[in-house]
Amino acid sequence: MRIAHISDVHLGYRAYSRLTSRGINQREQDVLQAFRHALQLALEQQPDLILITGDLFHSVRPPNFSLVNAYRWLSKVQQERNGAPLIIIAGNHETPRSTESICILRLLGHIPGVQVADGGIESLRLDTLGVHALCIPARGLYTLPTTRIEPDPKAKVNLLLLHGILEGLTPYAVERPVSRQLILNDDWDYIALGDWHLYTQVAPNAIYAGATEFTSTNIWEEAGKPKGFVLYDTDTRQHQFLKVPTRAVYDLLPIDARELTAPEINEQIRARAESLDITNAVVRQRIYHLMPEQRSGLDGNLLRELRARALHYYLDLRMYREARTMPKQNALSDPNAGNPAGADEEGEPRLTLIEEWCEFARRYELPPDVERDELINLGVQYLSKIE
Ligand SMILES: [Mn+2]
Repeated sequence: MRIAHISDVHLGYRAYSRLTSRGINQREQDVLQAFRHALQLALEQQPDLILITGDLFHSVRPPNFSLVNAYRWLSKVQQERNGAPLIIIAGNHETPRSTESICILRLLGHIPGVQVADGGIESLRLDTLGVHALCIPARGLYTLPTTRIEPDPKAKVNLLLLHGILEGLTPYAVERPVSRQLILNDDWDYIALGDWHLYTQVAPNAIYAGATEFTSTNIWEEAGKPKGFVLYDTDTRQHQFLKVPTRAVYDLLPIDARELTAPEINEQIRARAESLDITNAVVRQRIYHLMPEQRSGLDGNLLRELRARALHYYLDLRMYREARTMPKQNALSDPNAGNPAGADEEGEPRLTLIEEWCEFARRYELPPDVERDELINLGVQYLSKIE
């Protein structure tokens, strides 16, 4: 049996200020376009089954433009497939906090052949294919430790669908890491994983399809990595990763401002931006160890030009830090001892606790109803009390 496995489409994601000629946020349009491409490519492969493993929508209440188009495209695909099975499980982004609220995915459940799992852990049967599909949507993670996660020996094909992060997958803290022991098992014909935005095979029969566009909280770490979906054959246990075209995302080589004059820094900014085609791309340029006088010497015209050329040009300035983190006795006994300006062995400035918190909170995947800026500020308030 052949399966097209799509995940983390994040329809309704918006970023930056660029609008399309029809007044739609450009990134919202991009994300929708990626979904359209993924469906089109999947359709060409004529899979027996399509799986979408969560975060089809970026939010609990997605914008109407994305919602209407998602419905339209899925309906069209299902019409062409004569209503062949398609399973969607809910991810954390589209799952309402309150259990009384209905998940928006239920709307798509009215399209012929589409089945939605948006509550707790649930077994679906696809009689035409002899499939037993055990679905673990975001809400199912709460009861996971007390549920038997087992294939059905009577089913011809056993599938496990999960929206969650397996333990050890990322160095960052995860709200509810999923035990590998519970999930990974060779007896499943396929384990379709969602929530992690990078295409990653974790076992011969278990794969994160990754996202179809750059929509995570730290897109810079994903820059240069392909986006797409997985085509899996349960008979041969072989798979193919099919790429989906996306908006270009570039994380340019950082500039070290130490021992550079402002004109030299400007020259490096220009050279790095010209090292590839940043036209309509999403671009980050980091500059480390910048001094205030260098900062005021940055070429405003050059930066305006780059910002106009790219869809989003983000100049990420990391200022040179004063000696505030240097151990006191060092500073008192010999002003020249130790490291200059609080730099450690590698020359990277040490972060204060507040800076560490901000770095961490900027990347941490938050529940959809938590405002990132508010959370960061609250943490800063608490930490400044201690300091
Ligand atoms: Mn996601």
